[in-house]
Amino acid sequence: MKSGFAVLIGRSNVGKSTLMNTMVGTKIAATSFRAQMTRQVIHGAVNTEEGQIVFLDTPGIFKDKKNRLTGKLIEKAKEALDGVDVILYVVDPSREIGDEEKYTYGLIRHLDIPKILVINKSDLHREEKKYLQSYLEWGQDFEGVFELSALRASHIQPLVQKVMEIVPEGEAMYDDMQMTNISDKFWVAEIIREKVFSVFDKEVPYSITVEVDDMEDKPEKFVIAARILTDAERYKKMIIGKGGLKIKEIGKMARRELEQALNKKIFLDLEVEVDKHWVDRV
Ligand SMILES: Nc1nc2c(ncn2[C@@H]2O[C@H](COP(=O)(O)OP(=O)(O)O)[C@@H](O)[C@H]2O)c(=O)[nH]1
Ligand SMILES: [Mg+2]
Repeated sequence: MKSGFAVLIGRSNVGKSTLMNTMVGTKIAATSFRAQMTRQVIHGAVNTEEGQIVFLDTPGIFKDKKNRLTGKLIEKAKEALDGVDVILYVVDPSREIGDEEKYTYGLIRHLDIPKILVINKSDLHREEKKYLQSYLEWGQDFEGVFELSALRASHIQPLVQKVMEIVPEGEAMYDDMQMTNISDKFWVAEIIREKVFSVFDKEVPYSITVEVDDMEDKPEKFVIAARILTDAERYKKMIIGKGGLKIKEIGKMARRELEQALNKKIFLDLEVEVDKHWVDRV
């Protein structure tokens, strides 16, 4: 049997989490069109007849170093590189190869680990993929280049096949039932956080985290107690909204997704609290 780790590295929003979910076949990692959705390294195991690949989804590399959260996220992405067998370097052909891309590549270029270039979002129109040619040329520095669409799940298999060729012989890291390192509570918290990212723009998503305190599997329903923690009183007011409308909208969207995923009714008790120190716990 073959067995190994493949890390997904790239700038924010290139589609790392979407690609991981598509390869694994279930939504493990939350995704967003906003930066910094992913804040933890999340494992997703893919099993084939030949063996197992554990993909590591990482926080995106994002240029805003003044921010403490950003600094922590870049550290986590760097740590995830330790001991992996393959690096999947993910790019978005609609975005220019600028300073941020060069900085991100600088984190891996010196590493003696096979590197594959994944040019995602192949579903975009030709006019939108303005920089495709530059990425293709850059591809010569890599062990392989794959153009694919994580969102539409197209051309995924050749990539998985290539990674399987590279990983060494070994025992599977995860058994068939468990595909990831994340807990049920963390997974629920991520779904709620994803909804906050989709309801609010500007600074609110970056000022919050979500903690799930309790999850009870009752015969008729799951009873979940969760809190949205934010830096400041004014954000708390915004998240609750006039007459509680915003928090209701977040709760409804999260409940709908959880009910579909778990195939059971959900009772979600969702509160908002001010906690200036939540970044310390990320
Ligand atoms: N058109 C298109 N959009 C994609 C594709 N993959 C991801 N996206 C979108 O790009 C945004 C960022 O995706 P996400 O997976 O969160 O990126 P990450 O920050 O690299 O993990 C989301 O809005 C996704 O829906 C793709 O193959 N095609
Ligand atoms: Mg992500």
